[in-house]
Amino acid sequence: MTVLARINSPADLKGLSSIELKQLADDVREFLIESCSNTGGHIGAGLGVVELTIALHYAFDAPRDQLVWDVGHQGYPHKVLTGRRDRMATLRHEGGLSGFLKRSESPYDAFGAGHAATSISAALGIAAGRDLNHDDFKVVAIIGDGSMGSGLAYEGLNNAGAGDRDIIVVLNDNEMSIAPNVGAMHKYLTSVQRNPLYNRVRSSLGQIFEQHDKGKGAVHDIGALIKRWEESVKAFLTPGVLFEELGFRYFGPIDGHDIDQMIGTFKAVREFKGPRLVHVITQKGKGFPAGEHGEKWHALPPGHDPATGKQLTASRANPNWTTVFGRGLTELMEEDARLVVITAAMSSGTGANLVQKAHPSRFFDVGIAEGHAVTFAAGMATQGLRPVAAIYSTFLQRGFDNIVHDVALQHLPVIFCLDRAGLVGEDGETHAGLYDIAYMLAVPHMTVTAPSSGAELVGLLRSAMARGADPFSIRYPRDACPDVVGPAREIAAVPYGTWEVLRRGNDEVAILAVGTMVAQAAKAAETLAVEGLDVTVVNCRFLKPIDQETLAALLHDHKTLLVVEEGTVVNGFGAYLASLVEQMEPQVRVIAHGVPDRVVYAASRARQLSLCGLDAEGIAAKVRALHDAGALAG
Ligand SMILES: Cc1ncc(C[n+]2csc(CCOP(=O)(O)OP(=O)(O)O)c2C)c(N)n1
Repeated sequence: MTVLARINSPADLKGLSSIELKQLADDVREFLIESCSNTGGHIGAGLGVVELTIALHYAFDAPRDQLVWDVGHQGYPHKVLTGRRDRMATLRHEGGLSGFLKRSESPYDAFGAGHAATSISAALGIAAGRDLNHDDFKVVAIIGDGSMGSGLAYEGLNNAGAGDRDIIVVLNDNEMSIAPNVGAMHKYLTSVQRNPLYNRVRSSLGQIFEQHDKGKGAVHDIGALIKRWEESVKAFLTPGVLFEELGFRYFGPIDGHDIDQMIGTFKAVREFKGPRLVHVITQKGKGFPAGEHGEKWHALPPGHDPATGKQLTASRANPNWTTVFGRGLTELMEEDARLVVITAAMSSGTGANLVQKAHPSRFFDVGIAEGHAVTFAAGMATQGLRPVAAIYSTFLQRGFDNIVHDVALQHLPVIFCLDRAGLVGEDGETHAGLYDIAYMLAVPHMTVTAPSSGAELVGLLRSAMARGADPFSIRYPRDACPDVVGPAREIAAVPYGTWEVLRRGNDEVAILAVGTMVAQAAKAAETLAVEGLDVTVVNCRFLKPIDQETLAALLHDHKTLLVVEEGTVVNGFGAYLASLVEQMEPQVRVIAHGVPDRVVYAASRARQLSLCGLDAEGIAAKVRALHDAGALAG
């Protein structure tokens, strides 16, 4: 029987010996590697924090003590140790465990996550609530070095360090974001790690805890232990001077794979008061059989071979939108020297890594800092450059004020390329790109577009390049492209502000489809034609400005416009068009058909689309329902 098999909650850890704890770490790793090879998921980050998670659960008393994990993608060992081992086979599946942490999933998940750098702020808020409630549990934020480069993390540190509230931050430093980490903070942390004092601190601390563990582990020894710890740390204080200056007591750096050392440290740190930070050094992807490569194993697909990390069944799908974007932009950058690309720590996720290879001096990774990325792009645009900000729809939510204040109000020609726009399948609700149509339409001077094919994506990039001023946004999904895209030099710009009528029918309904919905609407129209309903289908690739001429013709020939979009139905393109049509032709009804105003949880993308009625069948059903209910305008 493995040690892991005996662990059903953190309480079961407390009686384990040092040797058993090490065995447990091996068991957890083995279990996760096997389990994730079936489910897929963020294996790299979890493997790096196995010992850290065990030590935290040993030294603290969750769920009374609250552990706030940043991002949550490293939470798999935490799930395994907090009673969810048996459900790990359902990870990222419909109705199964989330790939991140979630309050509704477990009392051990103190705060939900998915986006980076929220942990310090949330932990400080929890601590403030605790103090007002006269409670006395401990709050621990666990944040990675990549997320520590985010502005939000500094806001939290700045706020916490100014007071004396009891809060612990554990900085999990593996020198990796998804890609190797970037930025001055990263350089600073690396210099701390490489500091020759590091090893001396380690061995000195090791001795203290060894002595403590030799029979004198009772609570009354803790005071003496802390005193010796303080003396020792003071002697070598220089490493964490930055955090000390920000008002945190700094401890470390310590080896994040040495369970005994971490337990000793956490137990001692627990007894202090005020803001303190423990700097832990770990190896991302540790123990992965195919090698400890941090970036490659950040996340893996379901059905991969743990020995190689490769997917067992090769996909026969077309290249995905991300690749088409990366390749297309790389080629266009050869034509136009003004183009530059900016990513916020998502170079491979957005395809910007392809640009990095071909045009390294025109590639900028600013770290997990979406707001900064947008304003940085705006600054570049003032110098005559044509910045392309390649950011996931969900993460660009962080940059909304920057889009309005720094880009749009100054008429700057920043091109926003929003990957993962729409439903994102197994990544779940925290990563859903459902709001960008609504937020981009609201921005003055913003051109809002959505291509229906890879070739149209490249064509829209050309349209964006051709525009001299004002921002331009292009959204595309987490999916394979419907087409195989040729070289960019063979693809023309999409004429500005135009739609494309794909099918002209004699039914009173016209389907106005956006982006991914164009192919689904065309398919629905074929089904409906067999049933005798001959609907018009329009590719509305420009959401703003709209194609006035085509719209006027549609209003003349149709009584109902069914607007289909893969985004929230609230204030989306349907709502926008309805407000315009009301002014132009009030007898024509505009029906918005998008993602309902509710949270869409993890499932396959196809399943999510079907649940929202946004596949061909759902769209056909909607048209039939409009006819059946006599809802059509008379
Ligand atoms: C706001 C935001 N931007 C981007 C991401 C995508 N993302 C997920 S994990 C990650 C890297 C995090 O690095 P770090 O905090 O060091 O944690 P590690 O993966 O190394 O454990 C990034 C960029 C995100 N989750 N949230």
